[in-house]
Amino acid sequence: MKRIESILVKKEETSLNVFKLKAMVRGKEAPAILMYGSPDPDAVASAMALEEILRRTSGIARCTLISTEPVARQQNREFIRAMRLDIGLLDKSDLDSFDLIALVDAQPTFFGQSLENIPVRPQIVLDHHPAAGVWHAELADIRPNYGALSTVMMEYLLTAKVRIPRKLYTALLYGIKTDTNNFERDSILEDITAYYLAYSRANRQLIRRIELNQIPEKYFKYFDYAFHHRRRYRDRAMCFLGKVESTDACVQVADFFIRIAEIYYVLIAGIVRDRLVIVLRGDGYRQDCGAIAIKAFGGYGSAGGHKSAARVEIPLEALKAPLDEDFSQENVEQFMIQCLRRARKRARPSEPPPAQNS
Ligand SMILES: [Mn+2]
Repeated sequence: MKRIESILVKKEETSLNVFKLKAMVRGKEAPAILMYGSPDPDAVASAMALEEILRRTSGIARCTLISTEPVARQQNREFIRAMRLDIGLLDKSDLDSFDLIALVDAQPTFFGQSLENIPVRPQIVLDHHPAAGVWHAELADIRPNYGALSTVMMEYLLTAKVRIPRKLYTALLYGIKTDTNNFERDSILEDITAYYLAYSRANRQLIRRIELNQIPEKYFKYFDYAFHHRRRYRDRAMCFLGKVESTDACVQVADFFIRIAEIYYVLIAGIVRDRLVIVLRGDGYRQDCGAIAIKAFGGYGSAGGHKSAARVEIPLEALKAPLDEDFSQENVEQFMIQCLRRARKRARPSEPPPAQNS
């Protein structure tokens, strides 16, 4: 085990940052750990790890966990409940009452205006997303090559020689598992090493229970609707579900349809509050969902993602004219089909000639 751990503790940067961290929290009483968006397991596990380090290396009794959006996915709700955590919402929190602010799995620029006029700037920023925009923090550690921030936090815990409780091993394991999509997404040796270390010590039965708890029963109506109304075109399935309570409804339906034989790419759309959300899922082999999302819908709203998973969000305001204010299933799906067709046409001239024998 020691030899395996050495893969994670050899880094000079981590030692320096742990040293800095200890100095920064000296005399502090009320730290807040901020997460961006709806808190996912990697962000939550990282926040738990940071809290553990702060508690064990200083007199801090506890940290306040805050996210910008409420928990959306059923599994994440289960996970947070099992970890017995209380996560506050940013717009209901008084940031003036904290004397130390840390960001995990996010960077100051993600938050836009909401962190502009606060007395204490975020002093600690730990993330694994590519560096975005210009910002400054006393302690900034951004490692875009890591599959999960939980892996980085495991390095911090080991370097700081903080004993890791079983609950935290469980959280870190789940954080790595979900952020790397069980190592299907880009990950490095450190991620696999941290996973291996946590594996034998975590409560894996708890993780299994959480993973099985995926689909709220109230979503059955969307599966039923998509089953009867889905539109097939070659290897593509598509359905507009109408008004849905959460993007997660589209995600769950899309995740289901991508598992059907001979469907290699799925678009499930729904109206979530004032936006049309389109969730794309693909095999990531023939189709690049992220590229399709940007090419077809990028002109109307935000679009992006990976090869196998992407998302589009378009304000309904921006669709009133192109849809002629008709948000019926027929009309929305025709709009999506046209966008896809135009994107394909645009893509064609610049496409390289097909390679021989490929
Ligand atoms: Mn992450």
